[in-house]
Amino acid sequence: MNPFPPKYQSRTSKAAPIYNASGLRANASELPLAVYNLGMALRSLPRSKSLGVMITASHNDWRDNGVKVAVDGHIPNALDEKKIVSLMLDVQDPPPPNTHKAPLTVGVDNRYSSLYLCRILCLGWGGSTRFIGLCSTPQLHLFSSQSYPNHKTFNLSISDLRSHWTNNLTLAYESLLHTPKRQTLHVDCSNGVASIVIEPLVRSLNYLTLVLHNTGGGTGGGKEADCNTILNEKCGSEYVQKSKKPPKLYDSSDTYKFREDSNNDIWCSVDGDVDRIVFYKVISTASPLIDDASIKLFDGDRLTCLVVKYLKRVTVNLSLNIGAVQTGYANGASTRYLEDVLKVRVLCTKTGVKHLHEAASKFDVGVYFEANGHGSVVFSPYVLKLLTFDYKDERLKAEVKILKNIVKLCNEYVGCAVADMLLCLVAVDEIGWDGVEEFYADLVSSTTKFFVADKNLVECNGDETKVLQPKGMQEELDEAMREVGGGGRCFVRKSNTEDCVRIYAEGEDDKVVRLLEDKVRVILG
Ligand code: NG1
Ligand code: ZN
Repeated sequence: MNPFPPKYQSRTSKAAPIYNASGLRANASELPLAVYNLGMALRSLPRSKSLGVMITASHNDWRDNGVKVAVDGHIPNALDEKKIVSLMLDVQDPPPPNTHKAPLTVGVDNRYSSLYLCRILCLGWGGSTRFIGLCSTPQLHLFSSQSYPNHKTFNLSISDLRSHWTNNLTLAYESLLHTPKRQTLHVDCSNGVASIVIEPLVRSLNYLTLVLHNTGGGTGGGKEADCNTILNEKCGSEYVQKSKKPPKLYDSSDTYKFREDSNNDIWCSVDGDVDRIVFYKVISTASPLIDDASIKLFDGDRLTCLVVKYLKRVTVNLSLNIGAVQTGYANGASTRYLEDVLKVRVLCTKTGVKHLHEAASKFDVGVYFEANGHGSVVFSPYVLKLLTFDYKDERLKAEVKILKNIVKLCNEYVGCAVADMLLCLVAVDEIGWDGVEEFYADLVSSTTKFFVADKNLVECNGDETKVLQPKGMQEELDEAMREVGGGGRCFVRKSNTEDCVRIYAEGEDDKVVRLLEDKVRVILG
């Protein structure tokens, strides 16, 4: 069955899972061969590189799984990604021997299929490995960057690596606190590895009480019938950001109620592999039913504004070129706030952190967040150099001290939800969450899925805000935007992580957005 009306049909194919900017992702049952081939493909990457793999499907359904590769700690660049893809498609027989000296650093999330797929990947790799066990994707990136046999941390045990990570974040956060005062943050761990990753911080942070919820991270995260805590289901950052509802609370001992008396509590939700975070406050509800509760969401767009505002304030004398990076999913009101009020340049890239991270490195200090909470701060070599100088001027000295701690907090390879959590808490200290709420009023928006037989029929332009193929579709979308008026904006693109096309619609009220989304669905067929 072709997903689109005949006028848009050009070719049909149902491709096998393949590596892309978001890694490899599919239903776990479809993955073994692709994962084995990916392991073999890694043999042919340069021996001088330090390689890592994380077995995870992030925010996806618990039945899915996938692999994210780290090259010298980073998300693979375009060249390495291309090489991985072509080697996976054209497997050599017999495979080349594995001549890598550095072991492959391997981490897993808590999906029932993760250990199985990890084993298969290691068979494909056929060389030595350094197994981290349950960890977050940002931890895997960081730990794998340090896996050269001559690296100073190479001989550290895994538990030392973990303690080093915890201590580093604790020290950086506590040094950044303006006026240390005890505060409480509720964390929805999405029944993923977050509870395991964050638990040591619960003990080490002196001024922050972290109350962890949905902590089924060690128990399989959705292992069919025998597990009652389900990874990412009605919980976690993806659910909260897209549905704008508080998470379901799974733990039987969890007595928290989203009620009127919880109005001022601050919550955050992370995703299954802890590289996304959104914050929120629950809006008063008299009903005991969680489905009746709503939230005031501080999504990635608002976090970008918060962090940019903070960075501008604490580096006023260093006068750095601070910029922001967003995707088409960024709420238009946030882009206007960044440009018109905070007066920073905003770049728009393709969806996928890899693209945002690359673009952010064009600034002295680049702040990026996808609306869904994937984000970080990137510092240019120029700024890192500035931080090594000895300043006589007291104001510069103080600013450099702050910036050094921010650099220490942020994961330089890929956004880390835990680092972002601490950075946002520092940044919000002076203005409070009410201040963040006042930045701007969100335009109404919706991101929905459209299931098709072949999502690859949709091809987009550079930043994925316009359709190039099927021909004629963009003209129809433009027409729909004109017809609905009311600041209506929409775009469609194929998902890299799910078998669907995503529809984004935005406008000044619900009516405009609903109308626009309906029109887009009709256009898609
Ligand atoms: P896809 O499935 O390509 O839309 C989703 C997110 C991305 C990014 C990746 C990786 C949306 C609309 N898309 O990508 O922003 O986070 O997952 O996890 O949220
Ligand atoms: Zn993730």
